[in-house]
Amino acid sequence: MSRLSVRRLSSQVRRPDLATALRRNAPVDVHPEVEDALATHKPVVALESTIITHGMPYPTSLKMARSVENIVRSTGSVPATIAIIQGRVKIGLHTHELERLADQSSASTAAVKVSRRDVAPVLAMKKDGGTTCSSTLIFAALAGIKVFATGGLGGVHRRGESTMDVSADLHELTRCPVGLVSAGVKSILDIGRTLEYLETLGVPVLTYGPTKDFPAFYTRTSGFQSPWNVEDPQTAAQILHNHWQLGMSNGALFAAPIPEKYEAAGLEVQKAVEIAVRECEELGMHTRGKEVTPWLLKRVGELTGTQSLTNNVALVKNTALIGGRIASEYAKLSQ
Ligand code: PSU
Ligand code: MN
Repeated sequence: MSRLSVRRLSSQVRRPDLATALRRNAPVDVHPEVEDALATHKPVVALESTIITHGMPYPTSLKMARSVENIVRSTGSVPATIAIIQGRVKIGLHTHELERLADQSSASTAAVKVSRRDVAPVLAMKKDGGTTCSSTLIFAALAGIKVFATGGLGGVHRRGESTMDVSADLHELTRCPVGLVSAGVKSILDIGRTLEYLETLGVPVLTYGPTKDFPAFYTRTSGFQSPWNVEDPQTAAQILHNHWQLGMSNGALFAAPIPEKYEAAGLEVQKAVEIAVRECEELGMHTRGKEVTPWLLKRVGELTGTQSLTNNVALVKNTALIGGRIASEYAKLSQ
């Protein structure tokens, strides 16, 4: 191949980067610690914020967000919680910003749940936003962050074949070169169809653990299998490295089952999930778009008291630990 065509090829796969966005005066602020880590090629792990604004009640949300950042730090990686504050994208949050997002009673207006389609309106209207997996993937990719840890990825909703409620998270994984670590997808969803959809989109899916069993968020198994499993951060990082060496510019999903000691409680929570899903349909809530996931999460919380929340916090911490380790290994490979 001539040098010219090589150059043309590389310009085709080149992604918009942060420097370009900042040159255009895009409303993006990078926390100094994250900026330093990116500049010196230290490992960084992105964290989402819909889980803080819409996924958990305050003050558990704040406590969870802080401990997840500390867990990432314990692995030698730098946490970058991503959110929108007063119409500015924040890559890494200051303490008061995290508090503002978590404690909605202190903010003048409630934070919006922001997926890709909501980004520009929320910026232009100067609102606060909790970023879902989809918009967190966008900003992680923009900053060159390679690993993202969260609780649950969105997916194909039950009866999605008729409601067409398929989370934008899935398509975003085809656009952003980021390894996403989650506890699978929640059993409020149609897990089988979600895996089929990810296959169609060409997203690598791996269970992070000793078997291929694909986890169901509160529980370790869903009855479905990942095509692959991986047990150590070195191999996980190698997979990402090989994937991107070839210019495949999509992301990958690592599904990390909740630690075993939460399994028994998780089975109880699962019963509440089935009740919540049934109620959702009976009330006609299943056609309410972006409200569906927060409604179901809240209802499961009401039905199970603290148990679903305890499990939710435990599984997020677990993904943060794994994400931190993968990011640290990836940084060694990409030096
Ligand atoms: N699953 C959870 N907690 C959450 C979410 C999912 O257990 O907070 C959030 C994530 O931010 C995810 C989003 O990206 O919900 C998906 O929403 P939707 O189904 O509307 O795309
Ligand atoms: Mn949806």
